[in-house]
Amino acid sequence: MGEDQAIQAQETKSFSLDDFVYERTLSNNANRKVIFTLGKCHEMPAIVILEKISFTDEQFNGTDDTSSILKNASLEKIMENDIYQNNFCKVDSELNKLKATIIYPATDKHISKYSEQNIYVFNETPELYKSVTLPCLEKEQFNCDWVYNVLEHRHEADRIIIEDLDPEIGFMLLPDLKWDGVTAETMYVTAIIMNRNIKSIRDLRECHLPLLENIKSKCLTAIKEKYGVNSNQVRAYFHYQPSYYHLHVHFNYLKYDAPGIFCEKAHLLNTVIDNIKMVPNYYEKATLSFTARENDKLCAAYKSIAE
Ligand code: M7G
Repeated sequence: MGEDQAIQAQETKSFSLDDFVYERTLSNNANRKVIFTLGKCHEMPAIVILEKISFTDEQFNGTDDTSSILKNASLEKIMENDIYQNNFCKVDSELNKLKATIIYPATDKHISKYSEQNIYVFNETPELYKSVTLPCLEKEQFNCDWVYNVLEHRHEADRIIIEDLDPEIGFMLLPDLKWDGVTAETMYVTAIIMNRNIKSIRDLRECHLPLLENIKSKCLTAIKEKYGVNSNQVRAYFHYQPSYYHLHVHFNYLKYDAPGIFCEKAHLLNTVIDNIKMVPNYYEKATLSFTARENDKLCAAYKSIAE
C-alpha cells in the first residue's frame, strides 16, 4: 500500500478552516496570485491553496451593476503626481472572493508538488522510460482514487458536462479542480478516459486513434454548447509527465495562460493525433522531454544517471 492509500485509509474527520492550524507557506506565486499553505487539521497535514479570482467581462460590461461596483468602492491613495495617481481600491467583498482548494489529508508528495523548488528538464528515451521512469512510477505516484470516483459517479457526478461510457473510446468531461467552474475567462475542463490501462501519452498507439478523435470531436462540441467557446479558441493538450497516470486531456480557453501550458510539459491533442497517424508507434519510439522538481524521486533517479 502506497503512502497515499495508507493516509486515506485512516479515519479522518472532515476539514474545516476553524480547525486548520497554519504552519508554513509552501510557495507564493505573485504572477498567478496564488499561495500554497501547509498546516494541520485534526493533527493531519492539510494544504490550503488560495487564489485571487479574475475579473469577468460580465462584471464590467457597462451595465448598472458595473457602476454600482465602483460607486460602492472607496479609494485609499498611494501616490499622486501631475495627472497620475495610484490607489488601493476597496470593493464589495463579493468581488473579492478567493478560490480555496483544500487537499486533506495531504501526503508528502502533495507537499513536495506545491513547494518552491528547483526544476530540471530531462530527456526520456524509450529505454529510460522502461528502466527508470516506469519502475519509479510504480513505486511513487499520486493515487488516482479521485479519477475512479468520477468514472464510477461517486463524486462530482453533477458536474459532468458530457460522458461516453464506451470502455474503449469513452470518457467523462468535467470542470477541472483548478477552475472555479464559473469564470468563463479561465475556463478549464478535463476529459478523463474510461479505459484504465493507458497511463500517459507514452502508452498511446494507432489503436487509440478512435479514442482520441472521439474525445476531440465530442468535447469541443460540448464546450461550444455549454460555454460558447469555439473550437479554435480552445487549447486541448496532454501533460507529460502528468501528475496522475490515468490518461486525461486538458481543455482550456486559449486566452487564459493556464498552469502547465509551456512547451516542456504540454503536448497538443492535435499534434499527438497527427504524430500517431504518421508513425503508428510514435510514442513508443520517441524521446520525450519532461520536467521534474528537485524533491521528486524521478528527478533524483534521472540526475543520478547524468552524474
Ligand atoms: P495532470 O497533468 O496529471 O496534473 O492533470 P497537473 O496538471 O496537476 O500537473 C490532472 C488534472 O486533474 C489537473 O488539471 C488537476 O487540476 C485535475 N484534478 C486533480 N484532482 C485531484 C481533481 C479532482 O478531484 N477533480 C477534478 N475535477 N479535477 C482534478
